[in-house]
Amino acid sequence: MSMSMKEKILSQLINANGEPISGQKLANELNISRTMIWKHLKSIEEDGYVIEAIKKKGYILQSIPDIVSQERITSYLETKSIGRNIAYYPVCESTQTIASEKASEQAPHGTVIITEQQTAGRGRLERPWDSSANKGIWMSVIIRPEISPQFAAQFTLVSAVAITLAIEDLTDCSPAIKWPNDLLINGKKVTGILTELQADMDRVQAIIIGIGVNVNQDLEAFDESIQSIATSLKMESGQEVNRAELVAKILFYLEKYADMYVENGFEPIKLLWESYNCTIGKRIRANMLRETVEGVAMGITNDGVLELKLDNGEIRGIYSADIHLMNK
Ligand code: BTX
Repeated sequence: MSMSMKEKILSQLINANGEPISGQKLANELNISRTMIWKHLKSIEEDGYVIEAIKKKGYILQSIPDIVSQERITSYLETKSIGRNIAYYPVCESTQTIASEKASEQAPHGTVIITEQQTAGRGRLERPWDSSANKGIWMSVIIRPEISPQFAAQFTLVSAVAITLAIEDLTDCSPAIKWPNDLLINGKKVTGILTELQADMDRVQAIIIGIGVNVNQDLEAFDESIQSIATSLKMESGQEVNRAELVAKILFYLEKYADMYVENGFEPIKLLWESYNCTIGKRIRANMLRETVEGVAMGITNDGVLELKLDNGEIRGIYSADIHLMNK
């Protein structure tokens, strides 16, 4: 793809390595007027770049914004197909909604929809998902594995493993996986996963994996209603995290384990999942759509179903539920 004029100006500023570069020089080299240069610089600043103008010398790029644009993610990306097609939105209602539309319009395997801010981010059962501007990872990944629809829910567990490994690689944090779709640090939620399915009776058309990771928020960035249950990587580690790099790392592990799942089934991933989980062995309450049951979580099956031992000794397979970890 050829670079736009704005990208050419930006790349000149980046390549100047902190030395001033004059408006006249830019205008001459790019063969446009100084007024046009000035307009493009304004637009670059609107994207979050900080440009300093020094009298008689020119412009210096002072800082690059921490954005999750396609260019920045691609610069870290090591995958074959996942993330090779990225649609970036500075703001949108929900990446999950856009991804569903794109999936029905034949978007290829591995397409990623990502945004800085969601105005209507959602969790399971249409619950709201707090998605503050420029501080988290809010993305949806479209994958098209050749599997039957009954196995689609497993990709929630595959994704939980992938995100956990990526967070461990790039931070001091070590999340615990709470079945089925939460990652916790010190008991607080740092990540939510929402897996949705488009399928025929016997074949998956697309699985849309919605991933929300709280990265650089401070406590005040969260809605008051969730301040006692939510946390971010920055709050836990004291350090800001490069979101674009973390996105690329998540996509790397997602590709690795999604491929492994399709080739070898769930067993190898189950071992990893078990080593990070904080559900098995605990007494839990499982809230399902029609009933609530309590018991001890015994393990997950090779299909990813949670086995719960009720107080009367009966073993129940739980396919989907909200889990409350009890103290005793
Ligand atoms: P969930 O239904 O398991 O969790 C939703 C619950 O989590 C909320 O009811 C609230 O209590 C709490 N919560 C809301 N926002 C946050 C937050 N930022 N951090 C911690 N806790 C929170 C989890 O659903 C699945 C979330 C998926 C979000 C991604 S973001 C990209 C994609 N687009 C979209 O609209 N959703 C997905």
